[in-house]
Amino acid sequence: MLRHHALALLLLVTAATRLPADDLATPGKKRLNILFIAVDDLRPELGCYGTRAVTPHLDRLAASGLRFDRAYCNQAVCGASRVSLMTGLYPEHTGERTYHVTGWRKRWATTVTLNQHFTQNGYTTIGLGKIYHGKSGAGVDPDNWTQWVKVGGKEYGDPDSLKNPRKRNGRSRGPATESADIPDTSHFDGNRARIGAARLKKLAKSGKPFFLAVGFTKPHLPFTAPRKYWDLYKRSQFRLPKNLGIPPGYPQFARNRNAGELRSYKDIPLQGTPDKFPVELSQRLIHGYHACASYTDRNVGVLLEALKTSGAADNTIVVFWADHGWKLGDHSSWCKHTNFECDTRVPLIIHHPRMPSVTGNTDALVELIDLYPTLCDLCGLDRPKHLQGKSLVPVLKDPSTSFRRSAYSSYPHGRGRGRTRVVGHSIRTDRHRYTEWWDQKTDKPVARVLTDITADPGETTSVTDRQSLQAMLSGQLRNRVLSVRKPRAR
Ligand SMILES: [Ca+2]
Repeated sequence: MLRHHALALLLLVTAATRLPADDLATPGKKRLNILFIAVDDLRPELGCYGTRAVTPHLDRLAASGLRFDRAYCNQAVCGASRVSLMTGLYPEHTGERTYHVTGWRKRWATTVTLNQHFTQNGYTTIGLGKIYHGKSGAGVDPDNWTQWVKVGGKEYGDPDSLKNPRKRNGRSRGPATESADIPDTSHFDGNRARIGAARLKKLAKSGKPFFLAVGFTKPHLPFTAPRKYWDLYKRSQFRLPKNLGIPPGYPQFARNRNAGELRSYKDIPLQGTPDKFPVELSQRLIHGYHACASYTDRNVGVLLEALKTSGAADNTIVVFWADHGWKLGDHSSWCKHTNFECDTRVPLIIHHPRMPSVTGNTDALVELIDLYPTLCDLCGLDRPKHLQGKSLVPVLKDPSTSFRRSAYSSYPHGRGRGRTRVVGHSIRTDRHRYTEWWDQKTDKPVARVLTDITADPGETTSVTDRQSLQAMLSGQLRNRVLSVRKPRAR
């Protein structure tokens, strides 16, 4: 008898927890489509986030949807972040941690990816550009889209850019920036916007539900954007940020001090730390980053305009996200590859045509890993059991809701000459960022730092006089790491 009651209760609870998904998918109405827009290396450097970037299309998207002000990636590098989002598994769980994660699909052959799940549920799924790291090959999960579309383009438009490239680590690179007077569609991203828009119109006409994923690679280096986007800014307006240096206690090995990725471009000095870069170079890089943000904004605009005229706008959810943040001179460095706030925080905007509550902004702490279960719920699809993220539906229903206690990111580093591996585990709570670097073999912390982001948003000072707070956060962090490592359900 007791077992029957327990079963009835379980069924009741299950039905209750399933209701929102069924409710949101609104049976009887046309199934919802997804326009999934990924951007590479973009920190929240957008007008709608209160910065000087000129990004009118994304500002309009944010005004028609919900802007997440405290969204975090799970690892601040391309490949690892994207495989994590698309598999719904943490990098600490899968060990897929490098920028290119070659071969991840073989190692996780039976894991159902986000695109695969939508394909298996009757969606037409089209992917193009940079969704996973890379443009083609097994790493883009080509067999699990209805169609993976290859799109061409040029990295550089000016023939001089390609002369005398810098050769390093088997790669040949031109300059870190270029402002050629060329059409938008000369570069990869302009082409991706054009082809993505054409695909979108075709998909809308088909009458079948679709999941269209378009990935743009700017503002990833090199900062090559058509000149008109550079002309939106005056170079003299750009200055190095004020948050130079690192918090006391922050280990040197976790700093990304040399900005190695940037050094592969031929116009970047090979000698000297980045804080010794000439002012003109720093200004040109910051200018280039903004020009690329504006170029990306225009490319997103091409997709959004196509959606507007496609006839599918009233039943298409738009999700805009970036794979991780970036340092624009912050902490006396450049690029990503750390646990700092500016490397882990990302822009995230969700537009929902049928949920009036999806508006304004939210302070909820969320992670990119949460997108997979969210999209399942919004489209009325079952969530695969292996997913480690949390559905954002409660935040979409009430943006003032408190959602996670902390957002978790991790980043591996070599330590010292012997290159002992350590992993930086970091949680962002309502007020603080707490990071421990653990020896990868023993799990023993080798360094830790607590920063108060509310009081010190640039994250250059550390809190050392709050032992009980540090102990509490240390326990919270350990629990999170151990929980993400747990074997997944099959
Ligand atoms: Ca990236």
